[in-house]
Amino acid sequence: MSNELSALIFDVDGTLADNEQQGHRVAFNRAFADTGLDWYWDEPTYARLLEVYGGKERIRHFIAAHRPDFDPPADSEAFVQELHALKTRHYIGLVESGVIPLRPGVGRLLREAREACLQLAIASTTTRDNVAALLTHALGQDSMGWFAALACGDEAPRKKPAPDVYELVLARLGLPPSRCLAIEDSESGLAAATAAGLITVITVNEATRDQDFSAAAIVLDQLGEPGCGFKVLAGDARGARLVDVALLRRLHSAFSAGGKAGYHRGV
Ligand code: XBP
Ligand code: MG
Repeated sequence: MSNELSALIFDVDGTLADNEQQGHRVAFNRAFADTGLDWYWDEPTYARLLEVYGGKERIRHFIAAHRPDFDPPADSEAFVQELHALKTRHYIGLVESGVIPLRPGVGRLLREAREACLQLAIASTTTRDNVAALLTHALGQDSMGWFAALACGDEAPRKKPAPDVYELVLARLGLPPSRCLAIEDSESGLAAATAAGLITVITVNEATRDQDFSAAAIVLDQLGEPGCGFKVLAGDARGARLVDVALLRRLHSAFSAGGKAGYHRGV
């Protein structure tokens, strides 16, 4: 069948791991302190800053909006690049110290998908080294090899909500969007995936729970583990309690055939 599901494309931050507040935010603050800056992003401040996608973009936005008189010690772009590189080192250190686990069901679904011969891919705003650290720490040294294609950070011209990172990963997979399904956690991520033509499953987290997910195939609180299933926040899981390959194939085939209306009619 030409539109058969062939690949799962995963977002990383917020989807594979709930890592923004206790991972990225902490790493930014450590980089600020190391650089002698008196900046500190508390949790509410960081929750607002998350509207800006990308770490370097977030730093540039913070300077423009909150520190307009800041005079960087060198060329301002070099300053942002160096500060962000320091932040990446701190983030990787946090991952390696074990404080950033994968979300429930992520390892299970990745393993099941591999057994079912679905290709795996990553479409993330974050830096590739961060993705490698998260995956290898949680799933083992060989786990980057589980992914047929990755598109990360600055590899795509525009960050989410632009579709670029999804278009890039589709090109690297060599597949049309109709053969793939995206798993995301945020409205911007959903906008990026759907603009690239992908049917998308959402697993929300505390930061994204109230966002608009009306374009998603289904909205869940997590992927779920045996004995601790997901809650359906919008859409129809037809009695399933876990996101597994069977449910993803069913959603993909129904939404390919007739969109939401088709799924609800039982296509
Ligand atoms: C989320 C992001 C990232 C991280 C920080 O990415 O916006 O910018 O907050 O990572 P996604 P960097 O959900 O697409 O994985 O500092 O490496 O940019
Ligand atoms: Mg995300």
